Parts: sequence; structure tokens; C-alpha cells
Amino acid sequence: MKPAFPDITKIRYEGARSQNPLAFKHYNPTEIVAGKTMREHLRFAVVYWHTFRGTGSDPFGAGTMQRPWDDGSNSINNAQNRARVAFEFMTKLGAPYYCWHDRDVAPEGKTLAETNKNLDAVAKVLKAEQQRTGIKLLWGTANLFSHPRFVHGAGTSCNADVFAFAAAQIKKAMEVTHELGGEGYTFWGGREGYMTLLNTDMKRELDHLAKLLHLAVDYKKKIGFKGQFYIEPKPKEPTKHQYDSDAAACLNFLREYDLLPHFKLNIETNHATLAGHSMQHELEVAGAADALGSIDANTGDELLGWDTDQFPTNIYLTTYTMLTILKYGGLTTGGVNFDAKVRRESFEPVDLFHAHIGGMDAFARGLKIAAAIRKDGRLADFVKQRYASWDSGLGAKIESGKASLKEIEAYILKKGEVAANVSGRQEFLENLINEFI
Ligand code: XUL
Ligand code: CO
Repeated sequence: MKPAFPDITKIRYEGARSQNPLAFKHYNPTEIVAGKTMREHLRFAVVYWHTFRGTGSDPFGAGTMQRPWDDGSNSINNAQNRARVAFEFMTKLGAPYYCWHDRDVAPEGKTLAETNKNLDAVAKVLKAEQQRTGIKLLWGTANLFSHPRFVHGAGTSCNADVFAFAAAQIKKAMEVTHELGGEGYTFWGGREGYMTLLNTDMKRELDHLAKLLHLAVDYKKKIGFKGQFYIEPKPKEPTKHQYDSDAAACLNFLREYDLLPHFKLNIETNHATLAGHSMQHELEVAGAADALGSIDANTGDELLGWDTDQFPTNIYLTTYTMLTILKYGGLTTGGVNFDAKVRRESFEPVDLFHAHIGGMDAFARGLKIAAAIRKDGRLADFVKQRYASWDSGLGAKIESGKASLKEIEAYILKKGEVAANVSGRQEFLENLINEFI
């Protein structure tokens, strides 16, 4: 096979002074930061759907992407060839992981049986390419939203046959993920939500969704798949309300249906924004519940209210993201997965390299800055000091559950007024962050 990117050689780290657009300025995979290499911290993954299947179409216009290796057909041969191109790209980029939906990698056939056969035929190439290059599968997932059969959702469809189709598709996608040594499996509830409550039995739909996830948990055990399961929150789009709307809603759902021990969250930046939260907020909610698993690293546009899935380049964003990730012990099963696509106007193959290099460098900087802030210690000391009243006396007694309401009342009656409050010093702290950026 002749190379798809003949003019591009392996992307190397050249340091911050380099002006080479096809070099890393900050991501130096073997450099040690806070006790681990950057490669181990960041565990970068390329997404198959945007990077190799994205056409650049939008609601107003057709695709624009120039992908000379792709013949545009739905043939197995084209899908297998595309898989080889993907591995050429990831090898040249130096990304250790990738992620897919079942339907990104192989075409859908006329029946489920035919579709499964197609997936097996492409998975064979994926496996060979993984072995050849050492690139690994971070997670797999099933696309339960594109086909018209999923018009009313998948696990939450009013049509029991659609539930059955989705369950069968998950079974197969999980088997292939397992076969490819995948380190995780993600559930994003593509259309698991509603457009109007007038036609919706919400309780029944949620019960069904939980049933589907329990079936997946059981099957996972049955086939000995050890990968981590993730749920990916998103509040809306395509539906008006998705049941997995944000980290807190997902955690509540998982707890309510006894699923929490089996799942962690895959937090996506642009989904956090759509939910009216910051990425750091979502990471904190997940981390506090010991459910911070992986991230879909992208960003939205401040002026566009939809899921634009842009590559992250904002150093504040990556710094705050890495601060929280490091605080909760780093990414272990998960990684920094670029669920991001080049703009419709960036249609040449080389743009794929610029986009990923920029995202990886932005995260490398965020990691280094966050590690420096943690090493400095002033930020963490400030927060610790802010809660010092809880470390001894009545505060400690309340925290340990040893104080009754009566005793607390007696304490404050005796005192008459509370100890003086201290400034929250937000501006001081913002300036402190800027010292490092
Ligand atoms: C959709 C989205 C998905 C999931 C995987 O907004 O983020 O691509 O990451 O299904
Ligand atoms: Co995503």
C-alpha cells in the first residue's frame, strides 16, 4: 500500500522554540512530569469517527474533506484500506491509543448477521495493525443513533425490537473490543432521551436503559472482558433532553439502579459546556464520587451553542482539566481521547496533523503547568487552610458524626456569634494561576 501521507514523517518533539508546524513544542512523550512520563499521564487517543469518517458536512452543506485514500464506497475493501491509513496516521503522530464506534470502522449490511460479518472482516485488519504498530484500543462503543431504526432511541425506545437490536449490537461491539484487547467500553446514549414528554413514559424508559446496562455488565463477566465501562454524559443534542445529561445525573442514575460499581464516567468538555458547566466542574463531580474514568478532550466555540467538537488549544482549559485529573490520581484505565474534528474549512489531510499536534501540545502544557502548581503547593495550602475550622474542635466532631444537633446548638448559643469569616481571595488565586501560565 502506498502511504497516504507521503510528505509527512514521524512527528518529533523539537521544543518550545521550534517553528516547525509538524513538530511537538511541548509534548515530549518520554519526559518525566510528576513521577510519570507524559505518555503515561496523557494516554492520547485518536477517534476514528471524526478523524477517518468525518466528511465536513454541516446542516447547510455537503462534505468538503479531501481524503484521497478513500474511494467513498461502502465496500469492505475500502474500510480495510482506511484502517491501514488510520494506523499510518497514528504511528506518524505517535498516539498510543485509538477509539471507535462499530459503524465507523465497518459498513452496515442488509441484516445484522451481515453487519457483524463486515465488522469481523475489518477487525481482523485492526488487530493486525495493532500488533504491527503497538497502538492499542482505549475503548470501543456501538453507534446506536445514526440508523433510522433508532429514531425513538435505542435502550429507551418505545419499540422493544429496537431495544433487542441495540442489545445485540452492544454484545457484538463488546466482543470485538475484547478481541482487540480494548481497555474500556463506552456508552454514550446517542438518542436516549426525549423530544416531548407528551409521548414519553420516562420511568419506563429509564428502567429499560438500566436493564440494558445490567445485561451488558452480565455479559462482560461472562466473556471475561476486564475493560472499564464508561458512561458519557451529554445534556442535549440530538434530543432536547438526554437522560445522561451531566455527571451528577449519570451518577444518580447509576446509583439508583445499582450500576455504580461497574461504571466510571467519560467526561467530554463540549458536553459539559452544553450542560451549563465547566469541564472542571464535571471532573470534580466525577472525581468526588470516585468515578473519574476518562475524558473526551475537545472544546466548543464560545459563540456557538452546539457541540462543535473542536480541538482544544486553550491553555487555561487544559491546565484546569489536568489540575483536577492529577488531584484525583491521574488517568488509569482512561485517556485523553480527542473527540474532535477539524473545521469544515480545514479540508486537507495535513490539517489532521496540525489539529492533533495542537491538542497534544495544549494538554502537555496543561499537564506541566498543573504539575508545577501542585509542586508549588500554595493553591492546595490555601484550600486546606480555608477549611481549617473543620480539622479540630466542633468541626472535627461534626465531620466524624459525633456531634448531636442539641450539642451543636449549645455550642453556638454559648458562643453567641460565629468566628469571623475570611476573604475567599478569588483574585489572588487567579493571579497565582497566571504566575504559572
Ligand atoms: C457525541 C459523542 C460521541 C461519544 C461516543 O456527542 O461525544 O461521539 O463520544 O459515542
Ligand atoms: Co464524546
